[in-house]
Amino acid sequence: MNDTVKSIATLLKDLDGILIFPHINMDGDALGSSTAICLALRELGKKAYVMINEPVPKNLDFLECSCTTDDDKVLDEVQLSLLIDCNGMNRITGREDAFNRGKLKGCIDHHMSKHSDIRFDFKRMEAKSAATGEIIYNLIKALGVPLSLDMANCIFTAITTDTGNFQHSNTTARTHDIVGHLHKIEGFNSKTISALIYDRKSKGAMHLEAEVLDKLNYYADGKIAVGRITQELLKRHGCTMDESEGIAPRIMSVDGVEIGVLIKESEMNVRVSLRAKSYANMERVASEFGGGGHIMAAGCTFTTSVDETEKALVPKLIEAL
Ligand SMILES: [Mn+2]
Repeated sequence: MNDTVKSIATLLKDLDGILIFPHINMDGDALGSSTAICLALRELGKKAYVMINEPVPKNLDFLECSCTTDDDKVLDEVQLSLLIDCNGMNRITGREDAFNRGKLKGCIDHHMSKHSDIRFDFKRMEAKSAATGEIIYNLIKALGVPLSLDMANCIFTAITTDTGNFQHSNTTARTHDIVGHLHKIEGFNSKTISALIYDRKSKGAMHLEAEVLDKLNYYADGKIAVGRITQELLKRHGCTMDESEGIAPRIMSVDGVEIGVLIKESEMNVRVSLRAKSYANMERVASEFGGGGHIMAAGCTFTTSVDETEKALVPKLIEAL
């Protein structure tokens, strides 16, 4: 089942009382897409909110646009719960009850995942969209709502962050077409938004990045580079994990690196992000450890220590070369 943007727009026009759910560890696409569609629905006179239960990352604070709330009683009646940039209950941990209040359930996403533990009344999954923000852009157009400056800023953020600032292989002609349209919105300035997203790092985050890059472990003649972020390191530099956002692309920019790995130790487990520069299949490696993702970018979770995780991963990464 994959509904058309047009049919979803028709359905949305008849609904009121809409809760929108970005995934946990929200990123620019999840929050930007959620806020953009929230603003468009409000423009149509509807009551809509973006439901979150964690702090908005500092560099994304301009995306809130008075849409976010952590009050699951904010609406008396919820006609629709809309999941954005993900498709399973495990991506909205702590907000399950709020989500289940929706009489209808919908999903708009661009991740490759065949199965979901949610029965959606409608769903739009576009694996070829660089960002969920691309789908949301088309949905707002289909709703007939003129794009406001806030909506344009949200969609630009969704797209620039999910494409690695237009450097990832998911970037298409459509991606640039949409951004071209954003530039025509009165007051829109991509430089201003880029500076808000990318140029507000704390000094601690800069020191964290420097130390992770300084201590990269190289394997296979430098084709594999592994970075590690431990709780101790975060504490020492006074950082939170979401401040490590820019480190993975830095690892990939080392000459000769085909596979870049970032091992992140949280309080509960160890999360690994895997990236390939041109040919290695990261989706296959991640799935061997129960994870998933795309060919060029994938992830998996371990319950072992950072050292043990690296030790288990490296042979599989060498095989993938
Ligand atoms: Mn996304």
